[in-house]
Amino acid sequence: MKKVLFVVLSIALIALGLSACQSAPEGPQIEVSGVWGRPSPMTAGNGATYFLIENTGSEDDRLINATSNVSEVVELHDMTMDDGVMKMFHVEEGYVIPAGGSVELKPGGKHVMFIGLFEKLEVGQVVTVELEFEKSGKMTVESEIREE
Ligand SMILES: [Cu+2]
Repeated sequence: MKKVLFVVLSIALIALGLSACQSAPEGPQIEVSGVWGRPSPMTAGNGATYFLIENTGSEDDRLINATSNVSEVVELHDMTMDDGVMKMFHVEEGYVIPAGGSVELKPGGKHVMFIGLFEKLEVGQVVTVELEFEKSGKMTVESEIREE
């Protein structure tokens, strides 16, 4: 009887130890911070927003879509060098956010693009953007319009 109890206790302790080792939460764990964008002086022009996406979880995730009511179209973009000229392109598959890693959207790199703004974006304005992740689902963030 004592031996059985010992074995059961040992198994319980091992299980406890194992679960304590897995510090990262199961699945993806997405955090978005530092959301901002530059002012855009022209109505019917374009704008962009930038932010940092961190994944502290144990599984990759993917930003697959962004929507906002400030423009007709919202797309996930990236930049590339083409014949010495920086050009942007639509990243249709979205951005993979690796487990334990991060992806930074910034000027000259990845950005959420607002195409065909309904009104100009001015300093101090806040733009609401809804982000959609493949596994973590939808998340609403506020983009602060400022110069830098
Ligand atoms: Cu763009």
